[in-house]
Amino acid sequence: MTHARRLLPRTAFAPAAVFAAAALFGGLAAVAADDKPAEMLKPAPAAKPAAAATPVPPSPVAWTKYKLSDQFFSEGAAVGDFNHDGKMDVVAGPYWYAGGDFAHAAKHQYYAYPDKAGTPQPAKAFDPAGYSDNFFAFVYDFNGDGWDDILIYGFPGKDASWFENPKVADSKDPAADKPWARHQVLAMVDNESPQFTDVDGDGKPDMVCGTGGTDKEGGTLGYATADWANPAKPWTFHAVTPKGKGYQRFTHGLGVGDVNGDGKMDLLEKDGWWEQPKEKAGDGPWKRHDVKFGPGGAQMHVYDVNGDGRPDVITSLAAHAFGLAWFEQKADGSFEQHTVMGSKAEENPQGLRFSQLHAIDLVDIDGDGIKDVVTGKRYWAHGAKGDAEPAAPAVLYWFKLTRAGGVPTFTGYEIDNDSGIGTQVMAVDVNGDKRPDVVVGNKKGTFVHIQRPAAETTGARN
Ligand SMILES: [Ca+2]
Ligand SMILES: [Ca+2]
Ligand SMILES: [Ca+2]
Ligand SMILES: [Ca+2]
Repeated sequence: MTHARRLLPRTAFAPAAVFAAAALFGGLAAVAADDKPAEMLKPAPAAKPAAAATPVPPSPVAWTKYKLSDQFFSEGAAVGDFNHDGKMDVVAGPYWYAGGDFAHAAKHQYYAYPDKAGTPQPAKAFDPAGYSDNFFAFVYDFNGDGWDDILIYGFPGKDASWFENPKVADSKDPAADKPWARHQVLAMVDNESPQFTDVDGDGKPDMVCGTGGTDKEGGTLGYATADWANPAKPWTFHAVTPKGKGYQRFTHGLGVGDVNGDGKMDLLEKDGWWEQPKEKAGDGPWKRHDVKFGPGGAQMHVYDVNGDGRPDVITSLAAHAFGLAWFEQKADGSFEQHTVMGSKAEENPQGLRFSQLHAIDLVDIDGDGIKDVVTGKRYWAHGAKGDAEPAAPAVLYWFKLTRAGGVPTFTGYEIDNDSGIGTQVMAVDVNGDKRPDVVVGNKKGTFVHIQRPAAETTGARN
């Protein structure tokens, strides 16, 4: 049993009609996520900068944290309207949590774990020393019936399956907790930052990942498309890269974006980018451009950081170590690395440093028209003793991008220091006030961070 918690009073919830991403479900019993009044928590003290820091303007926004679960079910979370009431709900692991009041969100299990005889069993939390079977969640209305469905990528190298919304409007109806029909649409999703976005420009999302990495020479990177007349059928994988480069399920770093500005989505990886052909996407190999984007981060983003008209690349450098950087695209198509945060406090003007940036989202958090970076620390990625600083606070940050005087600057603001990120972090408006919120599922639990105007702050930590 989990108890949603809140740090501060939240603003009224308004209906939202926002596209959101995924969730999971499963459900055997509708359970109130908390059966006690919301608990007022004192904000924890902000982490101290390790070096003499440049004065930082106060954050233009503040946050209210809701803990939907304190258990480990997944490394991702997403948002959708699963009961069709106009309010955004949150999905993480086998549960979706009804939106409207996250301090008292009803929890529903939308998929069940079959026992050896195939009988559905209630979900069990995973041991944070190990791994879950649920790494990414996305939301989409696959069958076009107007109800949000849920797409899950499991452990790296495992399947992609989407769960069909049974269209139960009343969350108290026992049918709201029956397992949703599961459609496996790809047998093997390789790479640690697979995505779900439109690659071929037909307006419909594709699954972007590697596959076939169990072969000795490695698999390929590419994307899988649905037959939208029957999206429950296995999807067709299109290889963008040749085989033989050692791509496998634990390969780090993947992105989709228009690197050369021709209107076609290209594929990015840690060692370069693959240019989508002008005529037709189809099967590769696409043209390869070698660029060293670091040892291997997480979701890679294409964005004109410095506003010179040329798309640049934003990525974490090493998903299990340190580093956040943007790579400036020059007129000749080469890239120059600009470090935002490294392994030493001196590498960041605020003295910020934290490790394991295993997920990044790029969203205009404060509504100034410039996109910002949302990232944090993946806590205990390989357990209590693995990787860089496993026991350091599980921080969640947004980095506000400004271009004062033509100089791009990322100013880091802490959202929270006891939740962090998973292999996924999603910034999307959950409560319908047009301000992006942040949802996370990981070894610390399941969290919603609702954005509020900074003016409402009464003790928030940034
Ligand atoms: Ca809803
Ligand atoms: Ca640029
Ligand atoms: Ca912004
Ligand atoms: Ca919001």
